[in-house]
Order: sequence, then structure tokens, then C-alpha cells
Amino acid sequence: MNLYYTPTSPFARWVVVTILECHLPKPNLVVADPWVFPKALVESNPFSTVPALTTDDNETIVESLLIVQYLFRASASKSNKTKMSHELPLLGYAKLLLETAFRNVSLANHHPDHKTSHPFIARTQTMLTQALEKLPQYLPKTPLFNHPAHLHLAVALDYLSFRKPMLADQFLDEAARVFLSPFLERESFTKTSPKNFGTLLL
Ligand SMILES: N[C@@H](CCC(=O)N[C@@H](CS)C(=O)NCC(=O)O)C(=O)O
Repeated sequence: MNLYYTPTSPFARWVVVTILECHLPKPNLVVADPWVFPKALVESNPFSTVPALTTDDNETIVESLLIVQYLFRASASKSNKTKMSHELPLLGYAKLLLETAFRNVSLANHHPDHKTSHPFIARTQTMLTQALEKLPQYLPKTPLFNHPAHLHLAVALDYLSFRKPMLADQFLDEAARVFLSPFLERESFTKTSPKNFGTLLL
């Protein structure tokens, strides 16, 4: 199996920390910059997005949630008790928090200075503010490292802290920081930081 990814992709990061923390089957990691339509990636995924997983049956699975779901199903370990269906509301919240932050950052970064601001920049900023106001409702009391939804929330909050520091300062209170900090100390997180992810071997 090959997992196409970029070292800065928070979606790929979630897939890989979940593989490490939940002891899922380990694909080969293949760096592919989706923005330049690399041939190998486009042959498998015509949308040229990462993460994308090619299986041993030569099928391609795209979308981080589906990749993690596939790897859970493929997991030989019968002792793997974690079920993706647990805490779907939290998983959905964390997923959209990351998707919305990523869209906001991408649009702002690629926005040509001389044009009117894309309406999705303001819209996604509003979405993020509204969603972060509800963070205390979603925040788990105890961080679980082998839990895909907790891992996703931690990846999303770390992405926000890095890419949207003003929003993070405003909304990540003491409880949120207490939740996040033990994840950041895990090997799975340090190995998948943008600085280290490019050289990670699973
Ligand atoms: N919904 C997708 C999001 C994947 C995504 O947007 N990946 C970014 C890299 S972090 C990408 O491939 N961007 C290239 C593009 O959108 O053209 C998932 O969960 O896997």
C-alpha cells in the first residue's frame, strides 16, 4: 500500500497519527505535492488531492475519513476495539473544523492582492468563530490517544494554533490547551510535524 501525502497536510497527518496510535496496517509513505499534479498521484487520484491510498489490490481510496475507515477494516488485530462509529458528532466537528480552517487559509494565501476578497474567506472565518464558540461542548474530558475523533480534534487544534494564531488565542482556553498538550508530546505527533513528516518511515 502507498499513502500519498505532503509533509504539511493536516489531513494526511491525521491519517498517519491514527495509524500509529491505533496500530493500523502501515502503508509506504510517498511524498506528492498535489498542487503540481504529480503523474503517479494523478494516475491514482485524478483530483490530485492528498492523502490518497493505493491498496495492494491496486485500488485507490481518497478522503482521509475513508482511508482511516479502510485501514480499520483491513486491521488484522482483533484486539483493536476502537470503532469509527464512536463519537461521530465529535469526529464530524473536528473534521469540519480542519476542513474550514484549511479552506480559509488556502483562499487567503492564494488570493491575488488586486482582486476583491473571495466571499468564502469571510464566510469560513465566521464558521470558524461560530464553531470555536462551541468547542467547550465538544472537548473530551480526558484525552484518548487511540481514539480517531480525539486525534482528529488534536490535529485540527494544532493546525489552528499554527495557521490561525489569533483565533487560537481567542478561543483555545485553558481546558482546550490541557486537552491538546499531551497529544503534542506523543511520538505520533512529533514525527508528523511539518518539519519531520517528510522523512518519516512507517
Ligand atoms: N477532504 C479531504 C481534504 C484533502 C485536501 O484538501 N488535501 C489538500 C492538501 S492538505 C490537497 O490535496 N490540496 C490540493 C488541492 O485541493 O488542489 C480529506 O479529508 O482528505
